[in-house]
Amino acid sequence: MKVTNAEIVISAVSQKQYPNDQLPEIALAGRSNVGKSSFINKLINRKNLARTSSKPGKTQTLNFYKINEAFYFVDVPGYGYAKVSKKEREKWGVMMEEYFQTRETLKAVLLITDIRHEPTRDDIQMYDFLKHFDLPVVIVATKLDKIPKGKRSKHLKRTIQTLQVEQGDIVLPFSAETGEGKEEAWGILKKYL
Ligand SMILES: Nc1nc2c(ncn2[C@@H]2O[C@H](COP(=O)(O)OP(=O)(O)O)[C@@H](O)[C@H]2O)c(=O)[nH]1
Ligand SMILES: [Mg+2]
Repeated sequence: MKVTNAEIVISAVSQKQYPNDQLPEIALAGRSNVGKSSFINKLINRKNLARTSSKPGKTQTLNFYKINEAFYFVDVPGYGYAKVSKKEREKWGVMMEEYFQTRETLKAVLLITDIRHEPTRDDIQMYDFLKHFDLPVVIVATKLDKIPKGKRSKHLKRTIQTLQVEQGDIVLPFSAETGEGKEEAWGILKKYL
């Protein structure tokens, strides 16, 4: 996909702020700091349109990025950051339900995990939550560049086993650093858009 135009349209905290131009949407879910924003930036060849940071737990909004006037990437606030108050966590939960339960233009969700580590309980919960809403889920195991080639398949297998990935769901190894998996990612996304 040749991306000629990419812009942030809105950082939304509630449904009434979501764009209503009916374009299809791909959402990205995952732990804080796992690499959601980096994934978007890599796919659209921008260094920093989707804000990346080394400070986890900052993005508490749904960020809608319009790509080529054709679809949206939605960067969903991350989870699993310890220093978040109970109140904030509840607010996050309400936001997630509101979005994933009702968003009709949502075509697929990319669940971003860190290929270096076994998926966390939060990752498992998120996968189950998305499946519960019957949403198509693609698992993107990112930070592939951090794992030597000989160990990659072992790490992938562990991701699949721990999440108990359902038959037919794709698990894509990816690196925002090297661009590995980028063309495959576009190939998968095109099927949903
Ligand atoms: N080595 C490596 N670092 C990455 C990769 N993806 C993200 N990062 C780094 O991980 C940190 C968090 O990334 P970010 O995209 O902001 O995560 P987000 O909180 O999920 O949006 C940043 O320092 C990124 O540079 C990757 O594929 N490889
Ligand atoms: Mg981010």
